[in-house]
Amino acid sequence: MRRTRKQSNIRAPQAGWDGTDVLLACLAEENVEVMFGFPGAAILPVLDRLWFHAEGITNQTRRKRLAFSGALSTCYANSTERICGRNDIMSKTKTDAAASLAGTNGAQVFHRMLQAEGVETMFGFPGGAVLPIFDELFESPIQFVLTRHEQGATHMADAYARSTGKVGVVIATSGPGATNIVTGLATANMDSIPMVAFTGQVKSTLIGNDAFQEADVTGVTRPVTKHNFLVRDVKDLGRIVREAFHIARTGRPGPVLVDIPVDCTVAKLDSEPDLEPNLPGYKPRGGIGNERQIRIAADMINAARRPVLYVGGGVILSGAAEELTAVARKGKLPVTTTLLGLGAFDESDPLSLKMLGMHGTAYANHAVQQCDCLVSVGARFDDRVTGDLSKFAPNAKIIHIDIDPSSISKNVEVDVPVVGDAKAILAQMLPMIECPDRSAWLAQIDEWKKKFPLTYKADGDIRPQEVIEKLGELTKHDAIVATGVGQHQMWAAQFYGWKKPRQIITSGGLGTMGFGCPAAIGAQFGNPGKLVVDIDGDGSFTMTMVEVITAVQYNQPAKFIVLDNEYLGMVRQWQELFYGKRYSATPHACPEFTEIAKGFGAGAAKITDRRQVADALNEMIRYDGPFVLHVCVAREENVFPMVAAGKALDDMIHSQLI
Ligand SMILES: Cc1cc2nc3c(=O)[nH]c(=O)nc-3n(C[C@H](O)[C@H](O)[C@H](O)COP(=O)(O)OP(=O)(O)OC[C@H]3O[C@@H](n4cnc5c(N)ncnc54)[C@H](O)[C@@H]3O)c2cc1C
Ligand SMILES: Cc1ncc(C[n+]2csc(CCOP(=O)(O)OP(=O)(O)O)c2C)c(N)n1
Ligand SMILES: [Mg+2]
Repeated sequence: MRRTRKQSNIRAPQAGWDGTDVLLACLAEENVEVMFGFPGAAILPVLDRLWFHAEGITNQTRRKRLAFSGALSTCYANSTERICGRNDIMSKTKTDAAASLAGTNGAQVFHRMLQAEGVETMFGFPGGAVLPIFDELFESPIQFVLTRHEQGATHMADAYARSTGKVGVVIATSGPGATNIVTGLATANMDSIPMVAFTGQVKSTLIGNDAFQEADVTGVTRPVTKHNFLVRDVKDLGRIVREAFHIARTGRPGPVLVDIPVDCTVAKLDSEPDLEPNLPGYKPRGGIGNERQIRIAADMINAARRPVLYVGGGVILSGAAEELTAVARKGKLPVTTTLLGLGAFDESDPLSLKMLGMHGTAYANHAVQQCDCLVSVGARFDDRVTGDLSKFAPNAKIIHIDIDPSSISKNVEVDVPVVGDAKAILAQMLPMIECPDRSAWLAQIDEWKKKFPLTYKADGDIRPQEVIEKLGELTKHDAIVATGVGQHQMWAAQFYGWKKPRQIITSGGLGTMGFGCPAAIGAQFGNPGKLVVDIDGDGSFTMTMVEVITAVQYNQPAKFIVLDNEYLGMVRQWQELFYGKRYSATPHACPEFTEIAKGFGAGAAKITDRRQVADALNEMIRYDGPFVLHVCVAREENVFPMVAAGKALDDMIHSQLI
């Protein structure tokens, strides 16, 4: 029987309580004894109160704390049985995508259309509702990659797209298969990554009946896709596939989902279908920008004494790095990039300010705050970049070049909008750019660079920054690097030394832990022969490390560096700085990653001493196959500089070494 408030001794919510008090009191009133979960910035106040809460679910909280911090005494797997590295890409016979479709069934139409779209690789996981499509795979030249979880498939498809510029393709079955791809779709959506996801659906006649493995997939995925479709008739399938690819890759790219009831893949076409895209409401902006706006923008840049180019993921998506570099060098314009814009401008160029924002360089943040003209190219004024919006770039005229008009003046009011493709617009602008004397501004920037270098303490325990810096050096800053989410991600951004576009593969907008491992594998599929390294955290890697088996099965030699601080470090850092060091739910017991990796069939090594770093990295790089390098790093290292949430961009917490 439910206890009443009186019986439970729980106080009713009272004036003066905050939301966390109310929530915990309500949970106690509901007799909640155990709660399962995972931390993150958005629930930090709740975690913090769980540490101290003195009433209500206090006893359970204590128990939970023990559960969270208890060490795992055994490793998850010590099986030495190797999974043989089968490269079981099925034998394919090339089919003619342009041949007649009359008489073919939906599954055949599906494969024919994918080939016509130039799809070479597809990631996914089978199930009943997509069986006809998988059956046809035997006849298809498209390489299918069987992942170990549908989330892994979406991150692989996403990273394949980020690293190649092609559209990533993923397929999953109905119900749980489809719901498992939601995080991957949201990740791609936040970072504007072109992807097409196919899901099987129950028979059309059963939709809405709570049929076996039915989920309202278009309903669930609408907020996390650029667009989605439910196919209702095999006659529409071919056209919808074309529309999906068109929407995914044009304008501001993004993921598109196509939900296909199983009967549509079995049904045969009795006549030639109409394949002409029919998207009257979809008019993506692209191509050149308005000449007059570009002239105004160029004049503003030429007149500026303290300009800064603020460059984002749109420059990478647009393939505009060359044009950007030409504009920057011609006008001697200092360049700072967002996390997603890293590689758009060579960081070894003296004009580079590296990354700006919450964990950007102090010199980039000071330059933005003091510039008189900020030129945003393919960047969306994310809150991790701007800090307190009311204090952002207070003295600057702002020019914003973006393909998506809805991105302009969304967060920051801009003075000169230029809508269109970054590559085309920068090429139009280049001849208009002049180079007035800006020596005082460049000298000021040099002074900030000297005063506030990115730094860390290189002694004692292995420092994660040192591992990343060394990796940059040994790989000549030329590897493709995927990351998880957390401190290691920020150190990768700060210390690798980015030179080229499509080099960093990281989840920026959604910040999806677990992205790194499958992302490295997806990028490896898209870039055979290239060195691909995942710089991961122990927490992030644990979430999806099962995909190392996929790398082994398909002989993909991606490397995985696990920077193990035995903490969910980024959240711990916030708890250290803003919650009085109450490490609620952030100590993170780890397994023997090397044993697991070997059990999966990959190479592996573990290091605990600074002197082992270079040799271990070399061993990893040289290893012929996937390799997990477990690096035990300093446990309570912090990422600096840091702009605390809600502070102005130049109000930074610095490393004590500065
Ligand atoms: C733990 C953590 C910490 C972070 N800290 C930082 C930080 O310190 N600094 C930082 O920068 N980020 C940080 N991020 C990432 C941040 O959350 C955002 O993802 C990132 O800043 C957004 O980058 P962007 O503005 O380049 O936008 P994107 O999401 O890459 O948006 C691209 C923009 O370009 C436009 N575009 C697309 N195609 C074209 C084209 N062809 N031509 C022109 N425009 C185009 C789009 O419309 C969009 O407006 C952090 C993330 C995490 C998880
Ligand atoms: C799926 C998911 N859950 C929770 C979070 C919140 N979060 C951001 S960083 C972080 C800690 C990451 O730990 P780890 O992977 O070990 O990296 P570290 O910060 O220690 O380098 C957490 C929990 C997230 N970003 N993604
Ligand atoms: Mg960690």
